[in-house]
Amino acid sequence: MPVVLYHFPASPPSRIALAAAKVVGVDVNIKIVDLFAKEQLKEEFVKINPQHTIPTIDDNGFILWDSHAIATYFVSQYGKDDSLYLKEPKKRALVDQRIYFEAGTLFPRMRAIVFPVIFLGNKSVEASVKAAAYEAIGFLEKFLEATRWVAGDHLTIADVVCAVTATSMQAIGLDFSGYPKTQDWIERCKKIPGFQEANEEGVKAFGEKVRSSLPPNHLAP
Ligand SMILES: N[C@@H](CCC(=O)N[C@@H](CS)C(=O)NCC(=O)O)C(=O)O
Repeated sequence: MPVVLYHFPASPPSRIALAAAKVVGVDVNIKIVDLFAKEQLKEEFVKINPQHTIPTIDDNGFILWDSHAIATYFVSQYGKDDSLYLKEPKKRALVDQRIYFEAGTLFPRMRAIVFPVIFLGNKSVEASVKAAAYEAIGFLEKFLEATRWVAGDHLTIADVVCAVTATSMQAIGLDFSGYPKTQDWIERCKKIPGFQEANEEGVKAFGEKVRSSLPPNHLAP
């Protein structure tokens, strides 16, 4: 039976799980949980995931949430080899570090911009919040000055994880023109088979939702 993915396309973490599935080649049965209609709070979903976050998967009774855990699980369980999530401890540690960077720095700094706009109706973003997002993009740029992909010279699952968030940051109007390595890497990530299929439509909707709530060029540096 295919893996059930509880998904909402506008959500960046949810697109990470879907992109990981498509890139690895996991057969998923998508069930939409509409966050704008608060469907994640329905009793049947909270029973599955008491933290009521998407993405969540049900792999024939094995329940897992958090996009990062799901992405690495997909590679470990269904990958044709370990190239996207290397088993050698030091190489794997670097992949993990970049995934934790997305989880602990890149995504939270974007979320600090978008959550108040989407869910609290804010019409502007404080300069310090915007600066923190650009600082995180700057870290990504440094990684990519050193290596072709975020965790070394080969594509790994960390690229899929970070690229979904980076494309989301672009889509809301953060300006990447000062980050040429990151821009080039984003374009290469879009060519990873399956990536755009999972990300393109949702990232567009996400970007439009945020940009339409803010004054023009509000997130320019
Ligand atoms: N660290 C989690 C974050 C998941 C998350 O916060 N998802 C949000 C949507 S972007 C959500 O489901 N929010 C609904 C809620 O918390 O009730 C992951 O990477 O999966």
